[in-house]
Amino acid sequence: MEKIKIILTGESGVGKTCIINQYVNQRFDSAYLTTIGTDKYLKEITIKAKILKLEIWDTAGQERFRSVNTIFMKNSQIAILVYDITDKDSFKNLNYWYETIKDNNKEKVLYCVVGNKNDRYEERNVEEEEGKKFAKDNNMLFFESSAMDFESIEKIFIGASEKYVEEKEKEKELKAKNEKERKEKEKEKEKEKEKEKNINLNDEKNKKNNDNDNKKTGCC
Ligand SMILES: Nc1nc2c(ncn2[C@@H]2O[C@H](COP(=O)(O)OP(=O)(O)O)[C@@H](O)[C@H]2O)c(=O)[nH]1
Ligand SMILES: [Mg+2]
Repeated sequence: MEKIKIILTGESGVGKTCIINQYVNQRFDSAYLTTIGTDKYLKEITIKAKILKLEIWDTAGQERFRSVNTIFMKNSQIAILVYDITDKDSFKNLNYWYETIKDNNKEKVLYCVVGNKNDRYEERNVEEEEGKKFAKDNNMLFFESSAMDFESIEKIFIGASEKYVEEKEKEKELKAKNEKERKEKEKEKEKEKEKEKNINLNDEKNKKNNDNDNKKTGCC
């Protein structure tokens, strides 16, 4: 079973913990969460007939002081950058979180931007188009959600996992194609070498025959 590490980052209060709680426990209750006191959650899903084990990491509140232990970000396959659609600053600060994740991951990471709390659309301060543009400019997926609405949250995790599997399959196909081409080229080279060898051998033979002929004519 393949394990996928997913991290949620973004400013304090944007709803990261509630998003995870809704996805894993199907409930919206931030008070209940503080009693859990853990920051790694597990959930299994099936994508394209493949069972994936999602390991979802939360920042457990340190983000308030910009003192997040960056070790928790390492070796992530998917990063979810969350902002609150009623809080412009939380959107502006996405770049900070993006850079921090980039700095802590050597391998490629799949990024998702999530504008959360869209049930509070009357207090909206970030237009959906702005979020979409940020995501597009940085080659990221985009979602709007409400941690109160399971469906909108499930879409994020399924959408991100599907994209991850798709990209991995593409990478595999490309690798296989490159390997095939490399082998074919090698074979071609081998053939060329063989041909050259045969030509040289024939040259050598012809030369010997000529020498013999010359000797013969010389002696008689
Ligand atoms: N209306 C609304 N409130 C939310 C939503 N998500 C989180 N909250 C509230 O926002 C506050 C911060 O949520 P929390 O998950 O602790 O944010 P975190 O600091 O990013 O983990 C809590 O009071 C939540 O009840 C949402 O989608 N809609
Ligand atoms: Mg939290």
